Amino acid sequence: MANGNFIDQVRIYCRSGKGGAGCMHLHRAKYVPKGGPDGGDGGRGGHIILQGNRNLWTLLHLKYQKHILATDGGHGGQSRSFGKDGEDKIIQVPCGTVVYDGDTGEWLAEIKEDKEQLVLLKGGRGGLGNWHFRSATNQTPRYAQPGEPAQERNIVLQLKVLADVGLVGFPNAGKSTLLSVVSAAKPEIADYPFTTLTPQLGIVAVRDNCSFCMADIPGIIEGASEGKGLGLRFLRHIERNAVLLFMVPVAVPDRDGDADEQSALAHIEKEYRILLAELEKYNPELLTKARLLALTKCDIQTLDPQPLQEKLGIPVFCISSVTGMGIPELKDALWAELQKEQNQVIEISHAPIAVDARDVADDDTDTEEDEPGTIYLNEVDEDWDLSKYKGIGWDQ
Ligand SMILES: Nc1nc2c(ncn2[C@@H]2O[C@H](COP(=O)(O)OP(=O)(O)OP(=O)(O)O)[C@@H](O)[C@H]2O)c(=O)[nH]1
Ligand SMILES: [Mg+2]
Repeated sequence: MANGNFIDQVRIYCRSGKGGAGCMHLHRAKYVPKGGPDGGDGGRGGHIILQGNRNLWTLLHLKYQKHILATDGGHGGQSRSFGKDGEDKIIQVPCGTVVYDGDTGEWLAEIKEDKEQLVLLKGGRGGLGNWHFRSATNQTPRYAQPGEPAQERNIVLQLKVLADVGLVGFPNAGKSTLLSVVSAAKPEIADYPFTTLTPQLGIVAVRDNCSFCMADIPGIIEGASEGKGLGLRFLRHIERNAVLLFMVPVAVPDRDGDADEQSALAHIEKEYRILLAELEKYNPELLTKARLLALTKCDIQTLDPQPLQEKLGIPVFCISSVTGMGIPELKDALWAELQKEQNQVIEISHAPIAVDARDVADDDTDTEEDEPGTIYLNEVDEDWDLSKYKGIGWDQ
């Protein structure tokens, strides 16, 4: 997928539909001079609903959709006719989409499953027609209930891809090469830093018809938490991965070829600790995930992983994506790690996001006028007084 097509954050103004007003009508017909109240109820306004869709991988389809408005409920009519319900607006989003309030940055909800639905904004309920207000002491109620107002909100949708294993490493560590070897994904590979600019996913087949999803994210460098390189914004795509695979090249290009093993080990450990520190600055909860370390490019230089394994306390593998060395063992180890019960739960708390003040300013939230009608009590705003309808209908 071209880089420009990977959209993982959009901002949208949403408004549900307002409820239709109840109708105030008194029945009149030939030879029925005082037919009594027969005003019908207003219809419900449309909801704004988010729905998970496993066929979507990005928020690209919402990039140019700045406003999503559900339609209003129809007004009630005479002869106790109901108003039509407003049409719901269903926003399809990829699984793993998190919803934040667009003005405060507060976390609201998240969609994880295919077809999972979330009513983001409820449509207003329709008002009751005057037929409901008839009583022995008030046989001609000359009022009806207004419809409930619409709800509106700016939202930010953020995609946090749902993968099982996330690859973490400096640029040029060989992350994309590994993904291209173990899955059918075709990420861009080159010997310059920051080849990968957007997250890439691949499905890795393991023995016995099993598979897991692997996410390759752009490289991280020291100081990424202060915005260096591509920053840490892509780390949200590994927030929900069950296992993190750290990747550090065993052969460092600018080091002498015959450097002793001790300095190589020290260098690998240093790189690993820098990556760990950057992850911690982004979200300390990332460090609670299971970690494995892969020493890449072992076709150039070999190393005994045992001392490193003891020192770091995590499994270490020597691999080469070029010769295929160590790859089956790595896949098996990742699979075994994914099967562990403590790694099945990938819940993580979502910190509020920072909201750009410029985005907040340019939203035009115009509200359209209702059809002027004599028998509707529909325009109700701040001075919306429900006290006279107490005990009847939806104000209870
Ligand atoms: N010899 C050797 N070279 C490798 C191996 N894996 C990757 N490379 C080379 O290392 C360079 C960088 O590989 P990439 O897979 O693009 O690295 P990356 O980690 O995805 O880099 P960014 O996308 O920039 O973060 C490429 O020139 C690869 O050919 C390996 O196992 N052995
Ligand atoms: Mg890459």
